[in-house]
Amino acid sequence: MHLDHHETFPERHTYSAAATRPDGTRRALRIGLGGPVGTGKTATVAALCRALRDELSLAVVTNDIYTREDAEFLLREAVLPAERISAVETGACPHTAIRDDISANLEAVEDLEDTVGPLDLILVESGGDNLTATFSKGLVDFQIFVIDVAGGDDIPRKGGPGVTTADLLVINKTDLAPYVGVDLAGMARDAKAQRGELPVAFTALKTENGVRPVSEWVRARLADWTAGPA
Ligand SMILES: Nc1nc2c(ncn2[C@@H]2O[C@H](COP(=O)(O)OP(=O)(O)OP(=O)(O)O)[C@@H](O)[C@H]2O)c(=O)[nH]1
Ligand SMILES: [Mg+2]
Repeated sequence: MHLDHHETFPERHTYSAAATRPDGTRRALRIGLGGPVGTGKTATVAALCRALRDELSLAVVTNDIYTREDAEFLLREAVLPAERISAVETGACPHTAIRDDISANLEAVEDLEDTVGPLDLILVESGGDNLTATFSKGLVDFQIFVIDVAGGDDIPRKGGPGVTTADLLVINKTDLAPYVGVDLAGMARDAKAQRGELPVAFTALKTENGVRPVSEWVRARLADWTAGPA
């Protein structure tokens, strides 16, 4: 049977989490990264940490299905000190932990704020999932959906809530386009048709500054966040 979670939990987590902590100070901005398996979510998180860690106080929560693989990669790469990286093991359904029962992720986010805060930004990486996976607004303020050109140039056309509604769509691994016969201009047109004015960033994370379109977008969201009411 197909379980429609929106039907099952019609009223849950459709609101945004309060912008302040109990002591009245502004909490960290929370940005979620979701998308199919292997598209470059962890690579994006790693590159964002390297690009932003000197100017911002950062932390990361990773979600893996059965392991702590992504957190261990970030630790090996030393993108942040170990105490700023927290791993959630989600079990079978990665999307459940970011959308329906977000308690383990909320706990991880709040623990990070308590132990290494005050933080400016927390990145929450979802386990690799499918085109329907989206984050609860009770967990993150903005979501980035990461797809890649190796998955085929028909993915933007196929749509789904990640592609159509994410605050930023990242189309990664553009360096592979010539090898997989993908037309980037066509992908850009299809993404625009699905998303209207919502932004799309093409990235090649193996190249120097390859994450720049994403880090610029994150900086802009953070500027709005800190300018808003505390
Ligand atoms: N050629 C190329 N490879 C990339 C790029 N970005 C990431 N990769 C590689 O793609 C593979 C998967 O990247 P990850 O960042 O682990 O992908 P992920 O989305 O976090 O994967 P899961 O968490 O397992 O769903 C790794 O081998 C990366 O080195 C890119 O821009 N170009
Ligand atoms: Mg990953």
